[in-house]
Amino acid sequence: MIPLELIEQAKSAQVVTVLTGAGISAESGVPTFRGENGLWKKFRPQELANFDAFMRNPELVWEWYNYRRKIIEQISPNPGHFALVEMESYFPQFNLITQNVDGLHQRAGSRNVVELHGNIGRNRCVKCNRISTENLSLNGQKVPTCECGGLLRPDVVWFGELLPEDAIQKAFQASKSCDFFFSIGTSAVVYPAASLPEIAKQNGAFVVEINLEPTPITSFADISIRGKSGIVLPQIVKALT
Ligand code: BV8
Ligand code: ZN
Repeated sequence: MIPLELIEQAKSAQVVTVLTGAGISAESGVPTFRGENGLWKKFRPQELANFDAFMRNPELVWEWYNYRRKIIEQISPNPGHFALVEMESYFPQFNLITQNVDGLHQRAGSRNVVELHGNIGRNRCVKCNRISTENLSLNGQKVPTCECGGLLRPDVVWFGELLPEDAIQKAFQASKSCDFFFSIGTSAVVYPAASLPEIAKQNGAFVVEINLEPTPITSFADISIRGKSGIVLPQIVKALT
């Protein structure tokens, strides 16, 4: 059941900002990072999602990303993604910020998606920085290389790496200026993304969390709903329209 206060606040909201994490893609079949069958369980983050680990063992990192690419190729957006597409046209101003690299928001039809941590559907050359989207599957090669001879890496942000400047600036601005903030399916432990709900709250936004478990946001959220985003979000859209 969606709390009446959430609907009333949303109905008068002018600027809505949404932060999503791996939880919103879980019902599509994309493993989360820190859940029981999470991606990090099989491998440890420090072995995979950082540049030194990649240069030390590019094969292992490519094995992990290709495993994830294969999953993403076979799945589709879920009702949670589609509900956010509907919200985009419902609110006067709607900002969607994601930590996810799976591209599912765009595939669901969301238009201006801010990708804080890049996108697994692109490769980037470690030498000349050229972005490519072809030869994503290794077809036998161990590690893809660029025409310039440099190693190709997934175009995602690893630990210790700066987020894309325009993405993080847009995200800070959208969190500062909104009057309603949704945090959906994120454990809120990875910074600077995890600071966005705090910024929204400090700037007077009504903060709503939708997550299966409590997180550091739960303590200051105005409303925290324990539930699956693929079920809760369509209920919110239904109550609004
Ligand atoms: C940076 C790669 C500047 C892409 C990822 C000490 C203190 C504070 C910060 C730091 C520190 N030491 C270092 C840092 C900075 C570090 C950081 O925050 N570390 C943390 C872990 C302590 N951050 C960085 O390094 C960032 N860069 O700060 O640059 C800098 C430079 C140099 C030195 C210092 C700083 C870069 C961060 C990006 C890292 N890249 N991944 C990829 O391969 O995907 S992180 C990884 O975690 C993903 O990107 C993911 O997006 C992110 C967050 O995870 P979540 O999305 O929240 O997923 P998770 O599984 O954790 O949670 C899912 C939630 O959903 C759960 O709560 C679950 O209950 C819920 N759920 C599940 N199913 C559902 C659901 N909810 C609703 N419905 C469902 N159906
Ligand atoms: Zn190159």
